[in-house]
Amino acid sequence: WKPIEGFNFEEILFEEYNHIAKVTINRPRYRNAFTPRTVWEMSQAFNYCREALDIRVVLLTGAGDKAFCSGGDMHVKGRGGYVGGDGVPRLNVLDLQMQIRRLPKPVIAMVNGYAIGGGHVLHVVCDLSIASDNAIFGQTGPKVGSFDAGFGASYLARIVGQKKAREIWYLCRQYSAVEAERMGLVNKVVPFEKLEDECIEWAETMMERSPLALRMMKAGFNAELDGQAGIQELAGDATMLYYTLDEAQEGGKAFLEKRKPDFDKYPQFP
Ligand code: 2NE
Repeated sequence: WKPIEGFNFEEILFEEYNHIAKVTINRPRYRNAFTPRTVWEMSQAFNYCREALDIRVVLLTGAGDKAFCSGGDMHVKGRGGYVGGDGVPRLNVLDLQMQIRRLPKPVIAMVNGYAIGGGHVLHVVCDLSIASDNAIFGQTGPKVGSFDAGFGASYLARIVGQKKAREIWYLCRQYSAVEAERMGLVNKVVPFEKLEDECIEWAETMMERSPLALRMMKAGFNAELDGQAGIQELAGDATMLYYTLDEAQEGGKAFLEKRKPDFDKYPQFP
């Protein structure tokens, strides 16, 4: 892995290998709990991944062998959100969830230990989750004075079903990697030492597929669940494709040349 230069990150690592970006929450002392700064840094990294044409797949993980992410840092939880260096309470992880969901490239959660609370929701919003055999999954909100009734509820329920999702949130139990796999909450469980290799193999397989086809599939999966916002994403991709056609170019050219556009010469499909 080679560090991606140009950032002054303190709470994450940001690296690249063979067109795969790896975002690592780097607060192992706190089981990789996130602060507003951690989330802000992750957001910068995901924004880079969106813009960088050479990045094809993103891995999200946590440093060390204990935790993927244990959610919001309880030391800085204030009234109204998690409080950063500027003294302002924020729930900026909710924006990060949207960003991961809207990134037109696959994101793999490489779950290397505890995925708890807001950290659990982060793996839920990734396209795929691959877990090591020591991974443990669960929500804690109703036990610690919090909840995520957004993707943390509705998308989780789409994955594991309504009954199981309600169990996860109402009881706040912890589930093993094997149980998570049985629920369809993770795609695969592997020994800890093999986790990164497995994720790279999945990423490299996806990189052999058509990037545009994967982008459209992600938008399609999202559209079914995200209502107007999901349709907007899929529609935006359709517009992008339309702009690559001569038919769309003709409209713009005709306007600039102050003539009537001639759309009849372009092929129509039944
Ligand atoms: C993650 C878990 C289950 C790990 O347990 P264990 O026994 O392996 O470790 P331990 O001893 O609990 O934790 C090690 C150190 O990490 C800190 C602990 O306080 C401890 O520090 P020291 O006692 O050594 O000083 N640590 C762990 N998680 C932390 C956290 N989230 N914030 C700050 N420090 C943390 C166990 O540690 C655990 O249950 N952690 C709490 C999980 C949790 O409740 N997270 C918040 C959920 S709410 C949320 O994330 C959220 C939301 O619901 C809605 C929107 C946005 C966020």
